[in-house]
Amino acid sequence: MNKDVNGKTRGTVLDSSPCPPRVSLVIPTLNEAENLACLLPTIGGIVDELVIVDGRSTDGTVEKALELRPDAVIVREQRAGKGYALQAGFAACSGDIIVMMDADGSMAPAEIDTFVSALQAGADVVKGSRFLQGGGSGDLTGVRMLGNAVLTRTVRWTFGGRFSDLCYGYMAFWRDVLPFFDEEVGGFEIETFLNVRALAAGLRVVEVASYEEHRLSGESNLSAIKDGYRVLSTIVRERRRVRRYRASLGLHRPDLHSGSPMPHPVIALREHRSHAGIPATTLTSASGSAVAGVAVAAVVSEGSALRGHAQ
Ligand SMILES: Nc1nc2c(ncn2[C@@H]2O[C@H](COP(=O)(O)OP(=O)(O)OP(=O)(O)O)[C@@H](O)[C@H]2O)c(=O)[nH]1
Ligand SMILES: [Mg+2]
Repeated sequence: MNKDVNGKTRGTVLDSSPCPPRVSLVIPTLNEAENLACLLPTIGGIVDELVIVDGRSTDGTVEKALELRPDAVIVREQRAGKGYALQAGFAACSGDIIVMMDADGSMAPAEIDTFVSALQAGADVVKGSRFLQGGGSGDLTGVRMLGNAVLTRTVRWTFGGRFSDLCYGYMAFWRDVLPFFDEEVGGFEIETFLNVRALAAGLRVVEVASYEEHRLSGESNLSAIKDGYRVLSTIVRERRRVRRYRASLGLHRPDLHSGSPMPHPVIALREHRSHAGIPATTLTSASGSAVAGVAVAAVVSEGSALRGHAQ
């Protein structure tokens, strides 16, 4: 059983589970001390491990984090960039489930339950969406909204899937899918990279509704044009990678829906999740109605690659 924000145990779809999955939360920080003071106290008991990856902040971010959460694992970023920071954080996690969230107070820790429920219901990767019913944003400018819409459609067009929101950093996945993300990615294109890799690998990807607030304080590190270009470059590069693989199989239609997802050394992916009682075939409906315990969710990709191994 999981714990709620008050630390009390509560029933979930996995009541009979003898050993619930451990949840690690990764937060990248670059001068976010003021925001951490508001954010960290609201993180509930569902999180077993907190990993802060700091980008050489000069405002006492690390000190503030340790003051509020002496149990936090602090990772010092080796290369500048949100992507590098997150990947260093993923490597430091020991939980079965990894959740990633920004430090600026724009994402509500209370939503972690929804992400974890969708993973427990059978998803491999869960993505927050500001455009599903129940989601929204108090932060998106017109330019960012337009850029995100174009990039999201580009991914739908080139990779398939049904993403409604590509460039949003609230995500969660089972730690055992990490080998699919085995390339270093530097900046704000990290979410796109994770999303398209998951699609190309044939993982089960689900979106859940999420509400994004305006950052509480401090400066944005995102540049819509520069980072938009990096996102587009990532889509093109990953698409070429899939094409090369399909060409090597003699498949000339570069259509991801016709089978043969990208291969990977991870074979019996879900077998070692069995301790958590994960039902392998729960996610069956494109409307998301079969995603137990989740209020609003949509299946982005059914995940063809590993179904055989999950039975
Ligand atoms: N460690 C590390 N963290 C970073 C770096 N760049 C950004 N971050 C963190 O990544 C998260 C997202 O960055 P933001 O600047 O909030 O980007 P955004 O959410 O697109 O922009 P806002 O609309 O201003 O919130 C925040 O927690 C940042 O502190 C970096 O180079 N290193
Ligand atoms: Mg932000």
